[in-house]
Amino acid sequence: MTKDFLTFTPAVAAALAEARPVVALESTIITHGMPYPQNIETARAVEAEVRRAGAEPATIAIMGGRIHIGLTDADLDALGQARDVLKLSRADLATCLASGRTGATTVAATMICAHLAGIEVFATGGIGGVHRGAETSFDISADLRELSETPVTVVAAGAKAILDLPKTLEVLETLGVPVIAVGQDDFPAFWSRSSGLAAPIRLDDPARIAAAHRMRRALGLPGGQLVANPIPEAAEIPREVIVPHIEAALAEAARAGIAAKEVTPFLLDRLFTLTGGRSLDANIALVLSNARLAAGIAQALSTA
Ligand code: PSU
Ligand code: MN
Repeated sequence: MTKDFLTFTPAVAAALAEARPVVALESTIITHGMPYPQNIETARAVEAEVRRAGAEPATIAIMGGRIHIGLTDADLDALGQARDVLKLSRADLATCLASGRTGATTVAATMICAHLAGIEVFATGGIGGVHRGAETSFDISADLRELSETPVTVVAAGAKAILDLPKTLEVLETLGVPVIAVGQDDFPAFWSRSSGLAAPIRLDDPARIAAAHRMRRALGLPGGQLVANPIPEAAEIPREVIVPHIEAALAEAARAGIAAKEVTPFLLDRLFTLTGGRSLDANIALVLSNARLAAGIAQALSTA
């Protein structure tokens, strides 16, 4: 299914043609989620981790009016240092492509592009969700609805505690998205292993997660799955340490009138400063761990 707006790197094209396991990776985490140069170093380390775990990585971004499935070294360098990169969700993807601008894909947009490219598994850090105060702001990430519509299994470390996690889980349930915790019963909270909330489903084996993905397809159910993989213990920031910083960052965002697309990048940047860089170290560790698990799921899917 080659669409004429897709550009594949040779390595990704070959893996897909030979039905080898491929893991999609997003680019908003590079442009809006981490500072330079750690963003590029992490993107490369995540790609290497996927390869080590036996799958081909495909980092996705929009450049020159085309959807790039897999980035060259030069593409990645340019993206990691560019200043005017758009943050693309479902609503922005087509206008960015049509105008020829450079854009980084969020979870929602990466799912759409991965599906167009024939990739079924995607690893990231955390998904967007229901923001605190959503009952007045209506700020609910388009990532949630995408999970209900596009058949890609997304491996994340849960959702960040900057969000309203109980409401996020409620919306996922309403939308019919399977939320699968791995290795524990609790839904993880990104920097911390537990949110204190039970996840609806637990599956510890990548082969079972792959089987569930295939079963949804067999049933004709649209949408994907959210695989919630807790951050490795050694890298965790305990809830009692991170929560006061989150409260401080949220208060600053409110005072500064930060809204819409700027909220998540603003909070991540403030938390980096407030934790003395520890939030970034944790973020890097959890993305690497998610990349490994996603490669395992992709392998199980490709050998079925
Ligand atoms: N998690 C991170 N860093 C990020 C994001 C999530 O650790 O940069 C990005 C993802 O791309 C996610 C997006 O899809 O934030 C959600 O943004 P919003 O809340 O505006 O939908
Ligand atoms: Mn939002």
